[in-house]
Amino acid sequence: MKVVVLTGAGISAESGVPTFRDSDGLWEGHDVMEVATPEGFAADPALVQRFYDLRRAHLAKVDTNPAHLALARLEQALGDDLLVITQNVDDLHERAGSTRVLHMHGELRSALCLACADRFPWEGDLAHSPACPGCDEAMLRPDVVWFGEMPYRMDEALQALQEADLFVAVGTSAHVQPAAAFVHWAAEQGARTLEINLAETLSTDDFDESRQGRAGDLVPRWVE
Ligand code: BV8
Repeated sequence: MKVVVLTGAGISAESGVPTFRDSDGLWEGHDVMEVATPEGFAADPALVQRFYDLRRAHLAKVDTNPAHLALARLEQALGDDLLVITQNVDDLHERAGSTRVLHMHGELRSALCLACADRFPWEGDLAHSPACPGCDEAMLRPDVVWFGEMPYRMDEALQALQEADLFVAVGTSAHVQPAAAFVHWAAEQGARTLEINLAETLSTDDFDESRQGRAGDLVPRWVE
């Protein structure tokens, strides 16, 4: 059986990673369009670099929770028949042991060079304009997908959704496109669909089944 699991900020909430919307639309005190758009970066690169530097540094203070660990166990059982597509830019799926993870919105622990378009694993800050390891230019930005930018590896994601027998969304409010459309694309080709979320979402009615509760409780129960 082929399974695609889409995860959002809600799966990392119990790990202490702030969600995107639960804090009344402000994110770490910032207007999203100020810090998660190319325009915001062009207007105030230092602010945006610092916003991501803080979130990258925060990764050292958080850890996986039972939901991440359960999905890693599921991969042990299903192997290549499982794909986790995450909107999250944290590395908690990997730290839990998942290896089949598609970061459609990029990753905090990666830097992208505006000059040569190479990307590099990155742990430290970017606000001090470090030189790009590839071209030595001081043009590195967070390797995350901002609003208005093309999500990563959509062809792979669409292929997996086409083949899925089961599509599960965990901890996403279904505000952001194109991730919010995945349930429709999966259902259209005959996949069963399950939503696991703390509260009802914009898409709850589009799922065959919806379970409300904390991911840390419900995902392990679903995986077992
Ligand atoms: C694009 C990276 C074109 C940066 C992020 C219609 C069609 C296509 C595009 C659009 C469209 N309408 C508008 C658009 C444009 C835009 C968009 O969707 N805007 C929205 C705001 C209306 N989309 C884009 O620009 C995307 N690009 O469309 O390109 C295109 C399209 C298709 C094909 C080719 C080209 C790019 C969007 C990516 C933006 N970058 N992140 C960063 O992280 O800094 S998005 C950001 O929101 C995060 O990645 C976050 O994960 C994501 C989605 O939010 P959620 O994960 O759902 O988090 P949220 O806080 O909203 O919800 C948390 C949920 O968890 C809640 O429901 C809560 O109840 C629940 N929860 C909380 N605690 C728990 C829990 N659940 C379980 N257990 C708990 N303990």
